Amino acid sequence: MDARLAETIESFDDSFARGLSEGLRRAQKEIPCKYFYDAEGSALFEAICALPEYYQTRTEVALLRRHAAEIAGLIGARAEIVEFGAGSARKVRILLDALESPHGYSPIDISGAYLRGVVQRLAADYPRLRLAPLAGDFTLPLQLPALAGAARRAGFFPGGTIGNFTPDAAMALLRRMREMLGGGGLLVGVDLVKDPALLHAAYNDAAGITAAFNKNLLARANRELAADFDLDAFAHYAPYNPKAQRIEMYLVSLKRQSARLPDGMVEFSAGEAIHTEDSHKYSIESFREIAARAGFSPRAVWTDENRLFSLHWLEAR
Ligand code: AVJ
Repeated sequence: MDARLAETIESFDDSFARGLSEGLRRAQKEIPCKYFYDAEGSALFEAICALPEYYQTRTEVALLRRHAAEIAGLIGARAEIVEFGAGSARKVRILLDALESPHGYSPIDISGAYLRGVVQRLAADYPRLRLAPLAGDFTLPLQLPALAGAARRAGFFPGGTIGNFTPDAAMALLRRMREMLGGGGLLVGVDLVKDPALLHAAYNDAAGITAAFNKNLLARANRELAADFDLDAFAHYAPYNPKAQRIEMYLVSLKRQSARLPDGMVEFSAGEAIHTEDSHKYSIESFREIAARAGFSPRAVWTDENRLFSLHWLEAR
């Protein structure tokens, strides 16, 4: 990996200490869900994706495979793919394999350490692809590294991550992505409303991986910030809220306790919850409306026979 690229990856400070102590000092305690994804959390998320209860990943991967040729035709030749929240970058390989002479790939991910390994493997497998990784928070204004010579830029935002934002914030984020991309299109994966029992199971898996993923926020604070959270004294709680059409994730304190943070103690009463994530679900129509409000023309949409998950191709107006 060249030096400049390594620097882009390493200079990023994700401000976990600040985010954590700010969030835990609010009346409703919270830890922003972007902090799930340190190297450990990214690996736990990969394990979630393979769970029998977590239908999202395998459904989306099947949709990508089934429609890869059509999607590649819509994106066009010599495109630069910009992925928001690249994670393991496994799904983009399906696109890259179907695209005509893909020009470049610009993965953005909040975990620089994780991104580094992912990019090294991609470079080995796609020697002709120009790679421009960026370690950063894609919700903040980012300057995309310039990749000269691409015919067109296409954004890729799979996994249903858009669900982490309220509908208004999702609209604002889509708008910003449209501006970042400077035209072109966006391929986005969106989880759909469905039987709440299926949703509940997907976030409350029998093996307890989602619980470990949730508790990794506290484990990470212990590792990185010398905090002293007692992981056994917090419960993973992830109910579906049908009125807001979202899964809500919490860590609930099982007793009155306190924990040490770099800038002082935090107190928890018995039963007090830390809000750690919302995962909004949409109907195909309600998502297309949000995309239209963000300045996209919603074009093709693909879904599976059980209507579990959807893939949307949006073109910038
Ligand atoms: C990565 C945000 C799509 O909301 O399903 C998985 C994260 N949280 N299990 C989701 C997650 C708990 C995931 N997203």
